[in-house]
Amino acid sequence: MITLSEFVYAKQHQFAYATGELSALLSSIATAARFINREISKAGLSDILGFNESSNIQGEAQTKLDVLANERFKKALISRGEVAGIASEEDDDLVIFEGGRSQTSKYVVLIDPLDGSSNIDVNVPVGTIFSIYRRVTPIGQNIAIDDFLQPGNKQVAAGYVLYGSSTLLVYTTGQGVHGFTYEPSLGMFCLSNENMSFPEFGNTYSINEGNYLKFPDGVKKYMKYCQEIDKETHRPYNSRYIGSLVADFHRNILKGGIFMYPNTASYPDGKLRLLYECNPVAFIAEQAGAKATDGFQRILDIQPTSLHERSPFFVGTPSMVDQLMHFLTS
Ligand code: AHM
Ligand code: MG
Repeated sequence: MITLSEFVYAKQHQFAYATGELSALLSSIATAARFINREISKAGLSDILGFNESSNIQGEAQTKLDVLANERFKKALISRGEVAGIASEEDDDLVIFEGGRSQTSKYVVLIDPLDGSSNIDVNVPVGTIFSIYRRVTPIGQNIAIDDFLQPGNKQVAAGYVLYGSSTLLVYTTGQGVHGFTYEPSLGMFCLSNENMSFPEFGNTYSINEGNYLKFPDGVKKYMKYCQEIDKETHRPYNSRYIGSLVADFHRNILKGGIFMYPNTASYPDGKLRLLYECNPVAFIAEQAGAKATDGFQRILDIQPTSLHERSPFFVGTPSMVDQLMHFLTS
């Protein structure tokens, strides 16, 4: 059995930066994930289900677990020296770490501490998504917004934790995608999926069909294509939508498929956030042989302009994304 730390240590020569830094960063994320996992698994027994009396900057109600997970990740990341500051779905502004860290630490982390949290109360899988960049502000100066507004192609690592029937941590540093299953009796993440990659073909499409009437025409045409009968292309495809990006994406990486969250009348720019949802998932997707686009361009090439900006998001098996693009652009 190989633990996450052993694996990262053995592979750290593949990481372009200093020995030990990535290991320390991932280990703080894993520590926070273990804590969140514990809280989620007994959520029905403690008073942490339901909503807090607060909302985030996007006007979305925060669940108690959103707030708890956010605090926990901040604590874990602040406890190591590598991180200068973080940006989170649950915080309006950047959180710049004090005590000189803002001037000396080399990395910034963007995080969605508890993605799909509206599913918590009904015991459906939720996730954590994280994205890691090197600072661009010179050492010696305080980090600033530009350190966070880097295109996704500058990520040095990204990953997610899926709190499902088992808990998994999946990460990439641009050298493949690796998955670790949490072994509760040992309290450790152990290697379970080395070099994960999308199967060449997929036959599952994943979208909130309740919004059908609000979708762009190209998406509607692609959905009809997925539903048509054609033996040669194994259609109709299956429709599967959990409503937790991490869980829907994780199924697709293992089985093949496409996940779509287009712009809609209610969400003219799409719902998912570019910096801490689309970019990390797109980095992992490409590393696993998939494609990720906003319908016009590669997600990883988008130059962000604000911390909480949203983007339409289409990610999955290349042939399925290509077929979708055909309908979006014709
Ligand atoms: P959240 O970060 O506020 O939980 O929202 C993101 C989630 C994704 O996990 C999921 O893909 C999507 O929102 C589901 O949205 P909808 O309920 O509109 O289908
Ligand atoms: Mg989210």
